[in-house]
Amino acid sequence: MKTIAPLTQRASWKSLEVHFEKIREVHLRDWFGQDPARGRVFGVEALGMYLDYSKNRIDQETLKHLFALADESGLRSAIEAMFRGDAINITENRAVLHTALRAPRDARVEVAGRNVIPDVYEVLDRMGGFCDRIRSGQWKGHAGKPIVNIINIGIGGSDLGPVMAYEALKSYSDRSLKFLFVSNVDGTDFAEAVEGLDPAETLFIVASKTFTTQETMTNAQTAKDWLLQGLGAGQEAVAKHFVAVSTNATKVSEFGIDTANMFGFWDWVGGRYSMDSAIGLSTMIAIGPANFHEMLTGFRQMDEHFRTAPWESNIPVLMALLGIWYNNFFQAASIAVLPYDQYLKRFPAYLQQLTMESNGKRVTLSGSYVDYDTGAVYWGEPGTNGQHSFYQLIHQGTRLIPCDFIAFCHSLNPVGRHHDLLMANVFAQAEALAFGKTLTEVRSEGTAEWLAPHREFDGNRPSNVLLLERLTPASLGKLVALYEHIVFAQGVIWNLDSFDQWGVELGKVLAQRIVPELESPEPLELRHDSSTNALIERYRATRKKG
Ligand code: G6Q
Repeated sequence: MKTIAPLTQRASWKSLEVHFEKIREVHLRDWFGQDPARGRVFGVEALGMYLDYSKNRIDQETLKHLFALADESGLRSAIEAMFRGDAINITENRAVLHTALRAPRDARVEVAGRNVIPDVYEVLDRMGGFCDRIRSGQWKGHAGKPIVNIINIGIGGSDLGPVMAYEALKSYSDRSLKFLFVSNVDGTDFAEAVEGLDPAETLFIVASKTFTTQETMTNAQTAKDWLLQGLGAGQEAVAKHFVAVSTNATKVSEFGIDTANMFGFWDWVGGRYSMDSAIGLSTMIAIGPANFHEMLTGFRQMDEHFRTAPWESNIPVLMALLGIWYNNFFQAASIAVLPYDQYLKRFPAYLQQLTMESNGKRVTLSGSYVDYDTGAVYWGEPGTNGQHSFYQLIHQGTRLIPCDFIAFCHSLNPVGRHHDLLMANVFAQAEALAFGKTLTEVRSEGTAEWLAPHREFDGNRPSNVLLLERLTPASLGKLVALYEHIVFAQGVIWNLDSFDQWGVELGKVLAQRIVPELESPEPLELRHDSSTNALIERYRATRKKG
């Protein structure tokens, strides 16, 4: 195998450094002035998705160096290794095969010599049958009533995807069913979710890959108590009101769930890459199996595009490289994702986990510390709300924040003029960020001299605009797969294991140690640092007072 030089020693990296010095001050006003066709030249269309990346601080030479970086980093062979099922998650010795979750029924993907595609479809088909029974009212609860409330209990990867997808595809959902999501170990989350619900009509999906996660198991136990108490029934009622999504059959049946109602997935599906596995059971109940399969088709089309398109027309690769350009050369620490669609209100939250848990790392695959920045902070809110809040900083602050605008040509709720107004705002924001408003322009409006600098917009603030036709299950699949592959491509270039998450372990272990210290009725000697000791003592004393 060809060895790849450390990132900052790659020839393409060095070329990028030299090139960056040449163009770092060039203004987008100049780029556009020099090339009247720029707005179309730096645009690419694939799968009904149009990416306008002309408002980025790049020229053709930048792209040439970035593509060379992708080549020199072995991106093409890394993509093949992932799709093939190599154990690329090296710290956990696991294959990374979320792409197998949406492969066609007749595909063949092997893990340890076994074709996993029939397993994927066995689960999808069982999910489909189960969803049909819930949606038709054929499935009855313990008291003989059909299910109308579905509560997904899960956290992290077992929650964020399901919530995001439910919100995104609400317009396709069965409105006679109510969907709720409980994730936080804070009892308020559970209490508020079940407020006013009839246990006899409620189904809990316990979504946990490991079935050992503290938050999820605590919420599941509370849900069981609430259900049995509410129904005045014994353990036998559990099977009618609880199903599980897990890889751990033993724990599932210990909990009292009939393993016939357990929907499995596999250790080659990472939590944050699992919304299209059985973890998406709530999504499938909401939108129905046919729409769920449409979503999988969207994922699959983006997979194929990522795998086969040349870099210059490969949307995930272009966006990944632009992200690296800003992160590592312009030192931009964050990226704002700004969906101009209310249905995508949880998409930024979903992306926070996908991006930051994947690439928030400082050790390379060979175990050395990086000497460059890695994963950017992803954040955002749906437009136009963000405009009346944090956009001030993006327009006039001291930090460079590249933005991804996401918008749809057709609204799912074409009410009056709303959609044109919404879209006018997307186009205007990208325009304002790029071109700004010069001091001369401000002065020419008669603005007082002392006020002029406050009203100047320096511009040259980059953005991508992703324009799709309409928000459908398939377009959601494409969007999610797009960001999955952006994360992957960046992880390859930064030489990280994008599929582990050791950084979440320490806090979990320390919390387990502290729980008995908070609960002990006896006075005890604390052995933490003086700050942690004082906080625990204060908490205990306050609780004692009642
Ligand atoms: C995601 C992480 C993490 C995980 C949760 C829930 O990639 O692994 O967010 O999804 O900790 O884990 P369980 O599904 O095992 O409860």
